[in-house]
Amino acid sequence: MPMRRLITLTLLLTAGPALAETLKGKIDDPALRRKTDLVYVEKVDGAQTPPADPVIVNQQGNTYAPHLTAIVAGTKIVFKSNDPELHNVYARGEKRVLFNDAVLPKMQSQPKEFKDLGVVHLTCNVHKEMSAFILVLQNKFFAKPDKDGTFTIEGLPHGTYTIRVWGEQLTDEQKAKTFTIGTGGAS
Ligand SMILES: [Cu+2]
Repeated sequence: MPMRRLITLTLLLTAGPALAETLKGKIDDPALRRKTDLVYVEKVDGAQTPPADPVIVNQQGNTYAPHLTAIVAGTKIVFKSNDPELHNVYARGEKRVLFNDAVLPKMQSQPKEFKDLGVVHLTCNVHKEMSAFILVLQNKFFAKPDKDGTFTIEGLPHGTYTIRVWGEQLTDEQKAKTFTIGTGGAS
């Protein structure tokens, strides 16, 4: 009997000025689907350029918005606040504290650059309930799956890729799982 698949992956050639492929996928496993917040390509060849403009993470009603922000390494983030109270953005990487900065009411932080790959957990020293995540990735080929577990990643150069999933509630074992897709199909 074939092993039950966790994820189905399909690579489709895209017509266009540059030769690129579209990755379509579906998380088949219900437990994995429920807890996966992001699907991403682990690595693509060549230098990856972060966007010129900073990405905004807002604080509104004592909540970070969005709750999860995925970025390419080297991207800058500006932390804004729409709230009348002081917030204190406490950013902890996997190995060290990155910064711990107050954001005054209705103000915004200086742009913060995120260079190291990995997960950054955001909390606030003033409001213990505040929690959010930044996922610093090697490339821009990531997607948030729909409720039914489907996702699309467009514009991939030709190649063979390792796909991974991330979710706040996934176990370390689930986050370490890799799925391969290439011209030969999924494995
Ligand atoms: Cu706060």
